[in-house]
This record gives sequence, C-alpha cells and structure tokens, in this order.
Amino acid sequence: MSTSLPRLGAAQLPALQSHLLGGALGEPAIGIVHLGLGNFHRAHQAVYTEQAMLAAGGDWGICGVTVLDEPAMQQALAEQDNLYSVLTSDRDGQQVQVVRAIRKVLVAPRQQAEVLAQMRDPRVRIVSLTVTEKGYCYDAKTNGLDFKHPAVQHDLLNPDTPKSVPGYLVAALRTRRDNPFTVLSCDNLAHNGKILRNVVVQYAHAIDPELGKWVAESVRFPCTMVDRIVPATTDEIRDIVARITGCRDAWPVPGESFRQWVIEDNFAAGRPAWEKVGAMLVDDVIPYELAKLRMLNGTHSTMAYLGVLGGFETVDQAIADPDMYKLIHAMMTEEIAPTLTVPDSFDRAAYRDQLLMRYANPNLKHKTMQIASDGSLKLPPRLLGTIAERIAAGASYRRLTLAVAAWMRFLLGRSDAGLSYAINDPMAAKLTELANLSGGDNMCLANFLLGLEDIFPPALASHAGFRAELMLALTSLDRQGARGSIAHYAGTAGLAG
Ligand code: CS2
Repeated sequence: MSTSLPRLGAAQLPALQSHLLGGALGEPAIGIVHLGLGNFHRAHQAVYTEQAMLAAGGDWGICGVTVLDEPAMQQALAEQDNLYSVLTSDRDGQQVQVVRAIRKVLVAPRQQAEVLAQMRDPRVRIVSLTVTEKGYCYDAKTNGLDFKHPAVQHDLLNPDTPKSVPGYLVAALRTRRDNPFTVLSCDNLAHNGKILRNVVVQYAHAIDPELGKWVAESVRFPCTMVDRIVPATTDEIRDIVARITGCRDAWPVPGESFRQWVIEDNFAAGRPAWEKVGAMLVDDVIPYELAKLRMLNGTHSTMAYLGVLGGFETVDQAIADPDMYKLIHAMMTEEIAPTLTVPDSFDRAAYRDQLLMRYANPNLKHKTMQIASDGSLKLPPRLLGTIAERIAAGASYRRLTLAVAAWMRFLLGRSDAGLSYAINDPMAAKLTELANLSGGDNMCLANFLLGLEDIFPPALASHAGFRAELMLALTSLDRQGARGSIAHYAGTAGLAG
C-alpha cells in the first residue's frame, strides 16, 4: 500500500463522494450496539443500516464491539474516524463504497464499563450479534445454555462483570426493565433467535428466576437469515482499495455484490427501515434460514474439507474443477433441496444455480481453510440435520456423508499432498487428540468422533446405515484421496444402492 496516499478519514470524504452510499448522513446517535465487529458485520448489517438511515432517517448509528481481546480493529478504525471501505468484487469488476454507519468502537474485555453503559443507554434499541457459533455458549445437545462453559461459569458468579455474550446481554437488560432492547442474532445457526433466547433466558433464570421470567416474557429475539460472502482482508485487497479510492484503508472489507437479509419482524422498540433497502421483513424466517444454511453453508463446508485435503486453496478453484462442480450440483439437487420447506415463490433450482455462480467468483479468493474452521460447531446445522432428515425420509445421503468423512480426515492435519496445517476449532485439542489416537485407522477415527455427543446426536451416531456410508466414504478418501473421491461421488456411483 503506497504510503504517499492520504489515510482514509473524515477529511477525505469530500473527495470520496462517488464512493458513498448516499448523500449527507448527519450525525446519527447510536441506536444499535453490535457485538462481534468483524468483516461480515461491516459488509452486511452496517451497510444495510447506513442505507436505511439515508432512505428514511433515524438515529441508528452503530457502536461496534469487539468481543475478544483484540484491539487491532479499534485501532485501525480510530485512525480513520471509524470509516472503512467495502470492496465489492464480481466478474464484471470491482467497486468501493465507504461506510459511515459505525460511530464508535469498543473492545469488551478492555472497556467493559463503557460497553455496558452503551448497552444501557435508552437510545439503544437493538443489540445485534455476529459472534459466530462459539459466542453463543450453547449446548448443541439441548439447544440451551452450556452451563459448563468457563465464561458462563465465571459470569454466574460475577454477573456484574461478565465475559460471555449472554452475560453481557443480561447485565445490560436487567437495568432496562421498562424499555428492553431487541436482541438480534445475525449468525449462521438454525433458529438463531430461538437459540439466543434460550441461552439468555436460562442464564438470567440461573441468576434470578424472576429475571429469567421477565426476559422470557418481555425481550424480543427475532430470527434472521444473513447472507453475503465476505472473505478475510489481505494486502492485495488493501492495494486495490487504495488504487480505486486514492486513500489508504488499514482494514477494508472484501465481498461479493450479492447480499440477502431476511428478518423476523419482531422488534420491541423500532428498527431501521431495512425493508426500504432490500431486506425482507417476514413473519417466519426459518424456511429461508434452513435453505441458506443447508444449501450454501453445507456445500461451503463440503468444499472446505474436500478442498483442503485435495489441494484447492480457494472456493473458486474448487468449483472450477468439473468433478467438484458435479458433486456440489448433485448434492444440492438430490440430497439437500428436497429437505427444504420453502414458500412457493422460492425456486430451489434457481437458488442452486445462483450459488454455483457465486462460488465461481474469481475475485473473492475465499480460502477453503477459512471456511474449514470451527467444524465441530458448523457440522450440526449445516450437514447433520440434513442427513437426519434424509434418513427419516428413507432417501440417499451419500454425498452429505462424504462431507462428514472429509471433516474427519481433515482432522488428521495433513492434506493428501502431505502438507500439514493446524486445526482451528474450539474443540481442536480434543479433536486432534482423537484423530491422532486413531492413527489414521478409519474405523477408530469414526468411532472416536461419532462418540462426541456435543457434535453427533446419539440417534445419528448409532444409525447403522449412516455408519456404513461413513465407512465407505472414509475408505474412499483414504484409498483414492479427496480428488478421486470427488470424482467418484460426483457421478451416479455416489447414488447407487
Ligand atoms: C462460510 C460463511 O466461513 C464460513 O463458514 O460458510 O461465512 C459464508 O460465507 C456466509 O455465511 C455467506 O453468507
């Protein structure tokens, strides 16, 4: 990045008019506290919110909160008056928009009092979240609070100085009995609002049963489906942004032009006019949420594990492989789409084709390794629920099972070409221990991992048909490698029997 260029900041805005989302934004007060200030939020909800303010006004400025003790984003944004660039890349080209919706940035572990004060400010009417699956401190077996989670245990003893997300929410909500904010989950979980409601109600109840009852009765937790492919920032992205805008941005966000947001219209104290700028406000999000989780995230994870093993570094490289294309196309058409209960207006085939196009975007360079993280939390909503439904329907699920097998082989920490990599997962220590203990023996690997009830529901783990499919897939990955298996399962061979 050329250092002779000026740094992005308020002083540069007059020269950046053509890169703004609209005209004057004014100085909106903070109406939203967002927990989990990562790239995804900055390219998705923050953009919708700024556009909604530009279209219909309202004090919906955002206070972005970093939940982990990582002050780098705060530092980068502070040096540029909390402005940042979103680089949208498609086949047709690239463009940059400078976003102004974020008004303040806080780092929770370092600024706890400020974060809680901001959440307690009555002008804040929404607290939204992108804290990834692991931020919810939930137990996949019960879809409720994981009472064994260290941060939860800490918070139950110290509710005024919380560490966990439910802890922060309840510490703020308990002071707002007359005017609770709406809690808006924007993470890739099935029934995200319901899971968040469960953990928050259970946590509040454990502190004070009466408080739990009040949260259950008075606080709204709408479900949402969020979608935009947003890879990590690289120096190449920084250079492109600098070239297009003439300004240096330390932390621009790359993304595709496609975006979607389906929101359950259930807000206690108002919301930005998101519907005016393309969001869908509906009564029931679940069908959209499941469609996206299973079709997009399910195939993303499939490409991630097969990709890392088979040497596809990015999603576009993976989907450019004709066998991978056939495999993913067939998986969506034959095994995933039939499980969806979507409105008549939702065209499954068109949705699939659009996803395949999005994956092929050569400018995103979305790393398979990035998507491969946190598999212990991603597998259940993305793949295992679909498999369970296919089993119940007496229908085939071989390709879905190949994805699970690929995750298991991925845990051995070596690609087919012999490259080693680290496992990034909250359960990494346990998963790596089990993988190593198996010594690569497929039967041991499957038995050890299927025994993890936090990931595999016992009914699925003990299902004879599923176990048999899994062994076939593991054997295939072992004997033919990921590439050979992709080719094998892409064809009708994957469907036989
Ligand atoms: C991806 C998602 O990293 C991942 O696990 O599957 O981040 C995906 O890109 C988004 O959900 C797309 O909306």
